[in-house]
Amino acid sequence: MRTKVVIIGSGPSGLLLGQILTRAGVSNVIIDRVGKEYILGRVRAGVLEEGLVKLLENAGVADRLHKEGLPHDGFSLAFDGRDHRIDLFDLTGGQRVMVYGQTEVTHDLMDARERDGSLTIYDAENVQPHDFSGKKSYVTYQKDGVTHRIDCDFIAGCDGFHGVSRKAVPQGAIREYERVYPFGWLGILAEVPPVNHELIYANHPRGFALCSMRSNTRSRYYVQCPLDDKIEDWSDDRFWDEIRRRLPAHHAEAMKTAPSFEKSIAPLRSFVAEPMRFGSLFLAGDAAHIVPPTGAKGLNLAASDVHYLSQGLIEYYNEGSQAGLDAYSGRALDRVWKAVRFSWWMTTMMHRFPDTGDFGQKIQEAELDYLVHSRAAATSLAENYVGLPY
Ligand code: FAS
Ligand code: PHB
Repeated sequence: MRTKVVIIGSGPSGLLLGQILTRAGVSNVIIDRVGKEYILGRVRAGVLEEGLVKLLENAGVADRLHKEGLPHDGFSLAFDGRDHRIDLFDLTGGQRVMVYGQTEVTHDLMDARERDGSLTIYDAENVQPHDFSGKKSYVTYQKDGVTHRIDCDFIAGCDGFHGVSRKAVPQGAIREYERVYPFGWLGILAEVPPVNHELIYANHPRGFALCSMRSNTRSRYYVQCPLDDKIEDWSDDRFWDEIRRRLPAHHAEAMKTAPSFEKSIAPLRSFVAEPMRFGSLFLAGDAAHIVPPTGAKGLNLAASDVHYLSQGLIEYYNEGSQAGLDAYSGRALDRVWKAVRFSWWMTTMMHRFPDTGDFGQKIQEAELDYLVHSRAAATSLAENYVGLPY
């Protein structure tokens, strides 16, 4: 088989890239090592920047998003028993975020791809990119015991942090930067109305908590937990008690509880691989970078990577120019590092570290107090949260 672009990974990066390329007439095949249901079963991001919304609109995949998504003009910071609203819309001159689950974005992109008839190969084993430093790149995989080969011009490594693409790059050609955080996030989904109409990020001496949502009837809640905690350590009752202890009293009293129907623990890390291009292999999304979810940037960085990469590929096929492809890594990394900084800063300010102590807690509360009383400080937070320009 031959195609112009092989995309490894059918998560939001791969699917969005495939959708944009298909609509531009650039043939592509997506390969994933798992099946659709498994991918849709993963609960991840919940906040979309306007840049991602626009990409989905231009790709013809935003109808349900606009019907079911929740536009949010602000969020609250809770600390020292009080909460304070950050008015994103006012501080950024009219920008907002959209609350709409990554699972739904993935579903919408999968449905669009099926409608367009573009090929996705699921449950592919031993996917491997080849000869991407030469002129004849190709990808092999096994399925039902048969080894297949797809010849292509370019390979997009959209296969996430644990994928094969970044690992296929010769060690000397790639530089990695990493910070692993000494805690995780325990997240639950429950069919209860959210405790607040907007998100609440809470700093508490017992640890961080986040009140988010998927709709007006479905809540998504998180508490910071020790890295070595297991799901079985956290009954629903323990979770509900703990998150209410970390919120201001009026929210704790108002919080509706119900049995969780999803519960998972995610480790937190900051990670960047440089560069993001190796010959005809391009890394995008989590394959190239990871951020702690505190700043709601993971999915949104995947979107800006895909924007730059798809522009470069379309320019190559339409105008024969390599300029966009040559500029991809630098353009993407400029935006990646600013989001990595913001996510690190939010995480450092909101979480209890082993060495935070009483002095550190007071410093965090002073930084938060400055944030909620200084328009300049709040504007900086707001413009990063809604997403810096592409
Ligand atoms: P993904 O990891 O989503 O997709 C990669 C795809 O590649 C997968 O389908 C995988 O099966 C496939 N793949 C992997 N190896 C392969 C191989 N060898 N061969 C073929 N296919 C292969 N971001 C937020 O903004 N907010 C959050 O709250 C949030 N929570 C998260 C929780 C968890 C547990 C994780 C892991 C991430 C979270 N993120 C969050 C970040 C997340 O949303 C990512 O940014 C987003 O999934 C990135 O999408 P992709 O780059 O497509 O990678
Ligand atoms: C979520 O709804 O899953 C979510 C929202 C905001 C974040 C992280 C996760 O910063």
